[in-house]
Amino acid sequence: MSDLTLVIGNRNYSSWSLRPWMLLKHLDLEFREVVIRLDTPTTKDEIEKYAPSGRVPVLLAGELCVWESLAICEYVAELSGRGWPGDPAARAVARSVSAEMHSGFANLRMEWPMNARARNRRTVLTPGLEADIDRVDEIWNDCRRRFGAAGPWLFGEYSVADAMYAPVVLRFNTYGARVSETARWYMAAALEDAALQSWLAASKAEPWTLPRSEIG
Ligand SMILES: N[C@@H](CCC(=O)N[C@@H](CS)C(=O)NCC(=O)O)C(=O)O
Repeated sequence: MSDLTLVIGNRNYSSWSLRPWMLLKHLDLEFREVVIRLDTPTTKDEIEKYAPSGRVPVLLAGELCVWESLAICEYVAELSGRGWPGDPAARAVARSVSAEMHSGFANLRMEWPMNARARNRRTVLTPGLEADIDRVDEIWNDCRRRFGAAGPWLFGEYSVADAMYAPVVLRFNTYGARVSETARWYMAAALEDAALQSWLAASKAEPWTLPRSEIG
């Protein structure tokens, strides 16, 4: 297996970094981490030492450089032979909800930025934000009901879909989203997860604050 290095941003704020990090942990793949502090005058130059996109996360696998969180998750799933549901229908839905997360939910991302260590933040609920929260709730309910029987995750076993929604669980926890009982159970399982707990502990230890993500 290739030598893997994951380049990430501040753990407290970098929601895109959390996604492949969670997947690598759940698939038990060993990797090194490089943390680049976001929102400094040198951030872009630092990231461009690793990837042309100028954004994190970036996965280095020997000579290969992979960027974009979902592409990294795909690559890691291929490396390990795990990470997507085995059943083709479940796998297609897992890919759909993962792509939907990667490309959408602009209001949720903008109005409730990830701030992993923050609690009891409250903001005005705009119609766009409410619509995003409702859609996430609907996705979690649908996946749990149709595919979740074998375990606590969206498709039973841990998959790329859970990694893609991990920052959403943290956001809902920080800002107190009102969600269905199924969604609350899913969040409880995700928040107890050992990998997420270790990310949270590292977030709390970071000395940096990003004012633009300190909301509510
Ligand atoms: N679509 C990209 C988004 C990556 C992204 O926006 N990363 C942010 C941090 S969470 C970043 O690198 N920001 C650096 C900057 O804005 O200078 C992905 O899925 O990986």
